[in-house]
Amino acid sequence: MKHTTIACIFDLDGVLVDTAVYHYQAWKKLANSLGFDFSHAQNEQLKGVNRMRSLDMILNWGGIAKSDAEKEELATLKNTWYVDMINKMSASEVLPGSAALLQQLKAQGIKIALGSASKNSGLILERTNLTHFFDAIVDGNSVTSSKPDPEVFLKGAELLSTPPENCIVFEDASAGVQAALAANMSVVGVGEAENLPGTDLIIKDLSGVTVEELIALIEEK
Ligand code: B16
Ligand code: MG
Repeated sequence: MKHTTIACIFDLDGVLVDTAVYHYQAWKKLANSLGFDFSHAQNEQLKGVNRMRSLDMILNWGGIAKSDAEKEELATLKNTWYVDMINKMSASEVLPGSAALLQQLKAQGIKIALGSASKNSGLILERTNLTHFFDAIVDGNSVTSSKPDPEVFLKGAELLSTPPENCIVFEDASAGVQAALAANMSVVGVGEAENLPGTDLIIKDLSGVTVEELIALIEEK
């Protein structure tokens, strides 16, 4: 069978590492300092959503209006608390199967990119010892439109010199799945099927898929 060149693009938070718990703690501290709280279910809606949009949603839940300058201050304050927490991360916080899959992809010469909304991806990858796996990094510092816009993944494909239809995106957030579909890429959903409609495959974590299954996803399209 003719071998197709494929590339893999990974979301960070919720796919490779579980930084969602730190985002939640920092946002909760901010909301509490403003005199309100929000639920775990509301927190789910923040997954994959960029920092300023997350702040807008949280202020809306608290029924609080702030100027743009105040919002910048609040987002910076939350990020200071969040960075304090991720600075203490280690390789033990990499989600099950992630490092092994990255290793196997690399061994087979399959190109790997990061496609994350986070502006802190460099620090997280460094702290968890994952940086060396990536041929390209696209994150919140290098895109102008956030997920569900496909920009983050299309940039990744371009940097890996791979056509979008040969790329597989790994995502835990609905906004990210929509972005990957809009980019005409195959999508592996990490999490629960009911939260991630439109995916080609659903797994609990990255130990749930082999490189052969990923190649078949593209070759059998
Ligand atoms: P930061 P991902 C996203 O990462 C998170 O899921 C989301 O909760 C967060 O608000 C966003 O990054 C921005 O993060 O404040 O560090 O720039 O899932 O796209 O890897
Ligand atoms: Mg995510």
